Amino acid sequence: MSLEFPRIQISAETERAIQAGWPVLAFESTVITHGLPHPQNLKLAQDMEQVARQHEVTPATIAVLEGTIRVGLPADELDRLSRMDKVHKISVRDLGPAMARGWSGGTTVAATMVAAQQAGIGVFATGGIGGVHRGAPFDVSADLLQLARTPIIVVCAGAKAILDLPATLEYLETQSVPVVGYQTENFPAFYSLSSGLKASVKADSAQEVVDIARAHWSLGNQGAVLVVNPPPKELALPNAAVEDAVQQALGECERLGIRGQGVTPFLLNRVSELTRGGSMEANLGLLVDNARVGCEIARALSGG
Ligand code: PSU
Ligand code: MN
Repeated sequence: MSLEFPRIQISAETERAIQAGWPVLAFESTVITHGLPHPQNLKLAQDMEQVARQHEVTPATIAVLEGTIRVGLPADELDRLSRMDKVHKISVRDLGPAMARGWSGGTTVAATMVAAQQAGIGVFATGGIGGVHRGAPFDVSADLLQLARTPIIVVCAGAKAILDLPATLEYLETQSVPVVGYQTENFPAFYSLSSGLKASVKADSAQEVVDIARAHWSLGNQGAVLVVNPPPKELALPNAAVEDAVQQALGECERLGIRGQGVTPFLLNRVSELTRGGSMEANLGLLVDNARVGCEIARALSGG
């Protein structure tokens, strides 16, 4: 049997908004399937979509269901995805196998960028991007490579403290990805306001972000513009507490021999346990705040 590719289905609501040039904001779904437990994952996904609607922006959560890339999930499908056990974590290398084999799963930042661009969506909000892992002989997230390849604006809270943040920033510099601090000069460390590192440029408004992106792409650059938004102050954790938890989680990860795709979910879950849920609270709060910033940018991109 031969299959028709690509199998991508854009929801009617999302399609209408894209065609009309209304603001649309994409969301990833690995955070739903692998980043958070049920029911926090469902609540978070619903909260992010609600933030979009409050800003009169059409939310488009992206995932793969039974081999079809779905852009914009109806409420019942979002609910179903959030309860799925043993689903795939689908990055770009996994999209082909997922389509050919009929898999279901959450799309990573990298895979979500690919699907969003196929659909014609210009802005995407997430929690934290993948990056260069610490210590490992070679573990670099495909998120970084895709940021170098796909012209879209990605809003995040920096990269998680489980990663080698200086190396992650160096990689982005090498790949010519502008790292735009949203109303900050700092590169946030996801759970913390600052990593001690700097963004490559500061933008004071959504319009400034859009101006930078348009100028960047006007030169034929094919990569993303990465916007970093610090976590809400009241939820941010002290660097030292996070670092202790990260060190312990990294040690356990190595002792257990966890590799590849399993590393990031393992570390996130352990850091959440070790901070007694503090990191999860921060995670939820910053995801919703990134949705807000993503909406402002999506509106500016579509002309207000
Ligand atoms: N950040 C989170 N939760 C997550 C992830 C990042 O707060 O679940 C996911 C994202 O989907 C990201 C992926 O794209 O982890 C990176 O995985 P890896 O390091 O295996 O590339
Ligand atoms: Mn990896």
